[in-house]
Amino acid sequence: MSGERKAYIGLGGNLGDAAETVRTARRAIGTAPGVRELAFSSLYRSAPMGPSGQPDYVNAVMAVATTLAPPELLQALQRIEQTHGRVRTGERWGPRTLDLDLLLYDDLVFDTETLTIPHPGIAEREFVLYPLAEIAPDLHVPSRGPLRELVRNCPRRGLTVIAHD
Ligand code: PH2
Ligand code: MG
Ligand code: MG
Repeated sequence: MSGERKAYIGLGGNLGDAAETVRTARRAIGTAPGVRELAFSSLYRSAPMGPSGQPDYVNAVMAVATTLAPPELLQALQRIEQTHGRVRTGERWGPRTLDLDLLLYDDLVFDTETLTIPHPGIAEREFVLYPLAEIAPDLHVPSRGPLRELVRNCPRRGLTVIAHD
């Protein structure tokens, strides 16, 4: 299809069967209108960033080709979060069944009230950088630099692969 752009999506969750939730979210994203899967990382277990006393997270990163504009893609992701029981409590970095973050959209740098691309935390989060490097090792992250360097400067903090899907 013409007019396709490449985007990267971060998947995460730490309530219920998070690995299963991430897997069903993968299918929902890959079958959403105007979106198709290009690559999917391993599933990772990661220590919670933010409030302690919450369960470990399961994280993964997915590459997609899409005809949707960034706000439309974000909306599609938010709908999928909702159908997977996501309740927004307002607690920053609190536990969640499913979190879908639009990490990158081509080489776009974009900043509005509701959407910032690249995702603001991308360069500091091991649970984003390592899975991303698995599926896109040569990536250049707009306004941040080569992914390889970002990974080199980011401790793993106990991040482990739990499944090769
Ligand atoms: N997401 C958060 C807050 N903390 N910690 C880990 N390990 N993985 C996440 O995906 C995560 C988090 C907010 O989105
Ligand atoms: Mg997030
Ligand atoms: Mg989010």
